[in-house]
Amino acid sequence: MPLSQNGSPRVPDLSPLPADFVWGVATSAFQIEGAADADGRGPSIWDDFCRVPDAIDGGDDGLVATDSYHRWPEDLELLQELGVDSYRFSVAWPRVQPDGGPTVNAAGLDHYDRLVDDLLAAGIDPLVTLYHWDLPSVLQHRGGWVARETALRFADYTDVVARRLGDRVHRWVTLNEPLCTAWIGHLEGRMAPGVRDLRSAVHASYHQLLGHGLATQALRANDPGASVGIVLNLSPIEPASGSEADRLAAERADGHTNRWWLDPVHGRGFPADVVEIYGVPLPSEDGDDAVLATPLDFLGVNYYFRQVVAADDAVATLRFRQVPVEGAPTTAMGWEVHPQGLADVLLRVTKDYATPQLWVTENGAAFDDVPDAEGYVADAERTAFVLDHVQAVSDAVAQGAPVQGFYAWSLLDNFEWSYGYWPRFGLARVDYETQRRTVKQSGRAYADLVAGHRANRPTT
Ligand code: IFM
Repeated sequence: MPLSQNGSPRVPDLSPLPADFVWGVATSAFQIEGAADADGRGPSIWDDFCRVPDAIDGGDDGLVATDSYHRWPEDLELLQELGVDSYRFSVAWPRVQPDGGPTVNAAGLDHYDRLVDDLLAAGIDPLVTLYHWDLPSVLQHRGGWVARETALRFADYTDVVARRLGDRVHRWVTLNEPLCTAWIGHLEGRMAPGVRDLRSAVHASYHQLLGHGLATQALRANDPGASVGIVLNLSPIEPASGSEADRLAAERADGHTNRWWLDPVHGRGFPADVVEIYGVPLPSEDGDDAVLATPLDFLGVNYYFRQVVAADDAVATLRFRQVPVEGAPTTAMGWEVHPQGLADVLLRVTKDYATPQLWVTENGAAFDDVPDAEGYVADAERTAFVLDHVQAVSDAVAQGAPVQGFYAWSLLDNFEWSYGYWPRFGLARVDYETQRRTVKQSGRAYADLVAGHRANRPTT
């Protein structure tokens, strides 16, 4: 862990950041809400996936999670304790449209209406994600993201939410990390819906981005001043050696992980070299290109680790594999800790895509927390992780990246998808027996950082 000379984690130099830089924390509905049957919520593909034997570590599920649907007032207190400017949360589609549409469940929408009102009353700006992986099961039964219909239903659902919240919410994320839905959910089968098929994965990526374009148009039709973006999880890719084979492998990995998503949402269409690698015809229809090219107001960047890759002809289609970096620090999930990668990714997007605004919409780490008798966690590793990544953002801004804000993942420990509850990403600990929340050392350090930056804001 990088330490200053007095043994405390290095304090980032925030001077390059603009005075109105936004500090936030992020969560998603399925990971925190629980209340699986409350107020007319319908089942989602993640409820179904949790029932697949061995799909989730420890047989965990999202039925209760951190019970945030009921404990929202406690979560709001946490947000206030951290002193953040903004809260990124997601709306659960199966609460709003349990049947996938067109029926609207008023009670489901009411929940988010209250949440937005409470946030604004507390001076916290909402950043609302419309889709963070909890597709209504009924839509999966009709083909899910592999079917074009889901893109159309997503736009309808977006319109419903925008009509209800759009008078108060002005910043929206359409999709969170479509890569995970496509590649992990439809190619590797390690996430819902648990499919392992390249054609399905390519079609799921196409229809997600089509849905993103249609949803963006629906949001702007409701509020021409709305700021709309998509969140991509990006990684800088480096070849494992100086060999030509590894260099080409890194290019393929960059195509698969980064360009496949970045190119279309910046109006360039799907990259031809990557389409050729997959060998799957895209399910395009007339008029789609214009929808896919709907301009972004901002790009949300989620960053967790870089990828170092080597050529490997034994790996079907992509012919590369990720290799561990010897001696590099890792999180409890084995992800390399590499703050410089965040600066690299932000600068690369700035240089290659000239996106008008960038937001770091997630960044965080799971470490093996040890609480004291009071539930407090002195999480020095996570504290250093957060501070070092904020420093990387500040460095990128100093070099010209138009980053407007940073959201730590996550407000509190929560359900980490197929890993269940063992990885803990929170700035606040959750005791899952009692649901008691306790801000960790990292949360205190983040609160200090936010307060320090705010103290230096010029008063207007
Ligand atoms: O928990 C997830 C989140 O849902 C999406 N981005 C990555 C996080 C950590 O894996």
